[in-house]
Parts: sequence; C-alpha cells; structure tokens
Amino acid sequence: MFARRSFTFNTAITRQPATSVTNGLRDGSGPDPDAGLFSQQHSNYIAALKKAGAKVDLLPPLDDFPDSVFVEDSALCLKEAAIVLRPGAPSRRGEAAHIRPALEKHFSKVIELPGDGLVDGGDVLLSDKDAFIGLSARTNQAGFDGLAKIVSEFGYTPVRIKTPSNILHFKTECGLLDSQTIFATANLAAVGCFDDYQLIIAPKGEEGAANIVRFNDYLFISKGYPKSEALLKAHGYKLIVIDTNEAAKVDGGLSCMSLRF
Ligand code: CIR
Repeated sequence: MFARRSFTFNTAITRQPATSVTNGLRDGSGPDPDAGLFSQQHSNYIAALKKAGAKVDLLPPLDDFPDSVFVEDSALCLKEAAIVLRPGAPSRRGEAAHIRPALEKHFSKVIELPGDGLVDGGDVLLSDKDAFIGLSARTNQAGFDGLAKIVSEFGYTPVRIKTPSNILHFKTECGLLDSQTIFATANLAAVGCFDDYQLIIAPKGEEGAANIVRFNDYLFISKGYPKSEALLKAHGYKLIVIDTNEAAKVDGGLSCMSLRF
C-alpha cells in the first residue's frame, strides 16, 4: 500500500547557506568552511535534486542561524503532512519557526512536535513502513515519544534506537537505498536495528559515504568515496556524486541539506 513512499518525491525544500555558516557547530576544532565554496557546492546539490526530478524551493539565508542550511533537522516531511521539530542544539532551536511558513506553502497539514521533547530530523530515517528514530545528543526520549505518536497515525512503525555516542545523528551513518535496503556503517549496523532489511555496509575507511540520499531513480553520494561508488554501482544504483567537502567541515552531509517529499 505504501510502496516506494520512502524515495518517490517531487519537491525539495533547501535553504541558501548564510555567510555565518563559517560559525556552524562542529565536533572538535576543524577549519571553518569557506562560505563561497559552500555556496557553489550547494548549487551543485540543487542541480542534482532537479536532475532527479525535484521542484526545488530555495529559501533565503538566515544569518542569525549559522546551521540553517541544514534544513533537514528542523522538520520531518511525510506524504500527507509535515512536522515541525524542535532541534536539540540550543543555537538551532529558532530554525523551526523559520521553516514553518515554507512547510505551510506545500502542506495543508503542518503539525507541531507536541510537548517539550527534542528531535533533530537527522535522527529520523523513514522506510516505506518504519520510522527509525535515533536517540542522540540532539534527540531525547520525550522527543521520540511525541514523534512516535504522530508517525504512527500515518502508518509508520516507530523504531527507537540508541545511536552510538560517537555518531552525531542517526543518519550520519546510514541511508535508504530502496524500500528493502539500507546502506550503513559497520558501527551503526552492529546496533542490530536493520535486521529486517538487506544491508550494504560502507567499506572500511569510507564511513563518511553512508549518509546518502535516494531521490526517485537516483542515489546521491558524497565525493571522495571510490570504493562505495563502485560497490553501489555494482548493485545497480544510478549515482550522482556531489562534493560536500565544505558541509563536512561543520558535520553536515547530503541528507541534511534538503527536505524531500
Ligand atoms: C549541527 O551540528 O547541527 C550542524 N553543524 C550539522 C548538522 C547536520 N545535520 C544532519 O546531519 N542532519
């Protein structure tokens, strides 16, 4: 009944990176991204979405929110409704109010995460039937409880996972390849949460490749992971390789730069 709802899309919401993206949150003390280069790479990302069949809604930059280019964390889009989330990092909480009007343009039903729980969209992976919700430094039990109730109403089975503590977001180390297949790091797969799925494990040393995006017939993968590219091509996936080097400097990847529905 819900076949392919997890990767059949026609629209994506994105946000232009602000020049303040240089102050984006990051684990550790790596170099700042270059705002100009980030912007170029973001344009290439948008081009890839369009090639895959997306109508792209590009929102204006928000200088007060350095991480606001990572729109995935402030909302969750289902086919029938959008959910405004409550991001876990205090500096990102205000992004939710800014994403709401964009959601209202596209959805007749926009739901607020109830209570005071916290959820980052980067911790939520939807398959056709399951909503994997990873508890992390950003997503807490109260957030899980609130979101689990909402997604259940739309026919998803909420699955609660404790994301290993060395992973920022659940989806930092996994992504959906198709209705039955997940690409994940060995570290995350060891949690056992994907036992009902076919799994393809990211090659050792290429863990950064795991944050993929499946959009219609195309699979987006970050540049710099040749073994993963070869492996996924051999499985028959049609790849678009995108440079996410600047986003990676502030712990961002492919999935976090769009909301897809
Ligand atoms: C953050 O720490 O919140 C941002 N610098 C990166 C967010 C990446 N989002 C994602 O993986 N969903």
